[in-house]
Amino acid sequence: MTRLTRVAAGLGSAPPVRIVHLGLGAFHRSHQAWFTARAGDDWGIAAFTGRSPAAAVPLAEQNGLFTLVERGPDGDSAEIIGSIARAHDGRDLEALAAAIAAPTTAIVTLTITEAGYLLGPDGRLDGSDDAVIADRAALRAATRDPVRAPRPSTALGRLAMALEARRRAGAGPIAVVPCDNLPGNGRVVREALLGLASDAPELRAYIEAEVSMVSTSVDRITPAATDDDHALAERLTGFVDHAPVVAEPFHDWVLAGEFPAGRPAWERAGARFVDDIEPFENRKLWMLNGAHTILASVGPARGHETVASAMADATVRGLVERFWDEASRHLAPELEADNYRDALMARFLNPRIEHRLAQIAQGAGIKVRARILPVLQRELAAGRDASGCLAALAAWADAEGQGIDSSRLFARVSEDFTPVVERVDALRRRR
Ligand code: CS2
Repeated sequence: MTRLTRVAAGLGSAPPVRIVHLGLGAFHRSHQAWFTARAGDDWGIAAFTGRSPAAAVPLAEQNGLFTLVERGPDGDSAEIIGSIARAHDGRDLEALAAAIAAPTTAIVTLTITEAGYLLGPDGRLDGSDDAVIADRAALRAATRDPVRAPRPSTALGRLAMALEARRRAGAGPIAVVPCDNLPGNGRVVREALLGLASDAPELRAYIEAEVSMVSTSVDRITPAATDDDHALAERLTGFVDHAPVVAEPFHDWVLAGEFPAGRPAWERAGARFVDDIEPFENRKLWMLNGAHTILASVGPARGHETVASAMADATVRGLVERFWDEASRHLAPELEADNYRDALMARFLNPRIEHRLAQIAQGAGIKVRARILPVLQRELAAGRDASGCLAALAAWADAEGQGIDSSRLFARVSEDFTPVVERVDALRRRR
């Protein structure tokens, strides 16, 4: 069988790079790369790996091409996606700086995971983190002597270093588009970059004046592809593909912010550009991601390995529904929480999507802060007992196998979190 390449697939040459991506993984490919391909303009992506440098190898060998297997409730269909023009090892800082400093580059997208934003419990850049301290010093050194400066180790440190190269090159304004599940991700990335550049005044001034931070809410369930999926991609396309991606048909992308150097017509693929993103973020982060974290906390102990299997268990589902009842009360009425909920139920129960709970459980501590705590906070403020949120927290603490570290978890919720912790502990003892 033929290996997937641009020549073999008859796709012509790669589109010119105008987007740089950090965090080349399955979700980037099922979401931003797919939207960019669908938009149909000549926008190519230079994608850099995050924590898994090996991910660049098969893609580079396939000229950036990969098969997207769309897995609906009744069957699979396959499409070859050509928007990734180049795949790079993310540790190649020279290539990253050159790509971001190119005047033809208009956008940097990010999928660096929630933990990649280096936030402390108060939701701001964690200045006590060793990696933050080291990257701050590296950026200070880079503004004096870029050649000899130490190399930053975090994704945002690398991005800041590359923005410094763009500033020096006089390449003009650019948009940074974070695509991770964090509320206000545009504001978060802005504060984190400014914090990392706190000892690099010219870089700070450039970020303030010329880097537009776009907030986004992203959605597409993308389970890890299995060996069977590799074989399936080959059967469906006739090409050997060492990096196929599987995703549900549903896809959503809501964005708020400016693109000073232009952007693809992502709306052609269904993206929405809005002035106020918060209602969309709340709905997605609480209803979908909050439920996911509950499923990943309770499911394994009850013998479930996937979202569909956990959701089909009445006990687990009951916990999710209680949390949904509480979250729904705080959603904007025009976003039709009931319809969204019904649609989510169908997406979660799709038995053909093998979305593993272990995949979702990664980094759960940080996820709980964005997914459960805002609902807890609102329920308590409204004078209700927030029992659904507390049950979710108790399940999460059980899954972690430890007590709640209240000073880290609740710093943003309330001054006096003792009653909350006591109630969570009481729930855990009762089980
Ligand atoms: C999941 C998300 O792994 C997780 O934490 O909740 O990746 C989820 O599948 C996506 O946000 C769906 O859009």
